[in-house]
Amino acid sequence: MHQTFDAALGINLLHANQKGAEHNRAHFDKWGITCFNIMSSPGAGKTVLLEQTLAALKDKLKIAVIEGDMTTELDADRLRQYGVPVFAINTGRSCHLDSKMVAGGIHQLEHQYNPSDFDLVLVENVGNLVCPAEFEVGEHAKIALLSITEGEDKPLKYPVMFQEADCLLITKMDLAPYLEVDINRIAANVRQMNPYATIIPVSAKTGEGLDVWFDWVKSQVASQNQPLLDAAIASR
Ligand SMILES: Nc1nc2c(ncn2[C@@H]2O[C@H](COP(=O)(O)OP(=O)(O)OP(=O)(O)O)[C@@H](O)[C@H]2O)c(=O)[nH]1
Ligand SMILES: [Zn+2]
Ligand SMILES: [Zn+2]
Repeated sequence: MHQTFDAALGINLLHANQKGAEHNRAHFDKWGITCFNIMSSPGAGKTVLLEQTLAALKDKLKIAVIEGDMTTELDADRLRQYGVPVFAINTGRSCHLDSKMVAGGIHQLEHQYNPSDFDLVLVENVGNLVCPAEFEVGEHAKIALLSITEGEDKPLKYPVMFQEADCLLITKMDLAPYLEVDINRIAANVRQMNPYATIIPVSAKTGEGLDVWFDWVKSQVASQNQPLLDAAIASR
């Protein structure tokens, strides 16, 4: 159930959320932090991907996680084992994170750490293929996951998430031999919605594609920090 259903109320709600997202992004930009909003339907593999990403990159980049879940801290506890700050946000009855909730995580980061030390904030959104895509949280890139068990038609049936994504991970590739699923069809359906997104097939189980994902993450962080580097060089 959703408040955005009422058109007038919905416009106000999205407008207020947008302002909050810009505020959050201004914080991230000031601190030189890149922020990703990671979205998918429930169980597509967001937390496993975050576990692998933390394992591979936590010594190269300083990373914090903002973990959205409706009621539990199960995912947050899994990620805390990697020794990075994890700020758990319970959304209660809401099926997505909004910019105000993420601001709560940002303020914890600000009060407990020196935020300028951080390079990357990973936001795991609530598992839902529809609503998270409507609510910006102040991210620099939207990452969508689609597992191959969900069906080739999902980009066509739930277009907004796929239109908005900067990077689309097709997950659980290790299961392809057991399913009657055409990976090329999935990719073509994504392309129909979004000609520009980077598409990376991955398997957290076999490791397929993960290096391509890690390289993409590192390149995003590097390009986000380019203006700061340029300013530092120019001021010398
Ligand atoms: N075979 C296979 N299973 C996977 C892969 N990635 C994740 N899984 C399994 O899929 C299930 C859900 O993974 P999670 O990472 O918890 O999914 P999630 O998107 O974080 O789920 P929610 O937070 O509940 O939305 C778990 O049982 C994982 O082990 C993969 O690449 N291959
Ligand atoms: Zn999760
Ligand atoms: Zn909803």
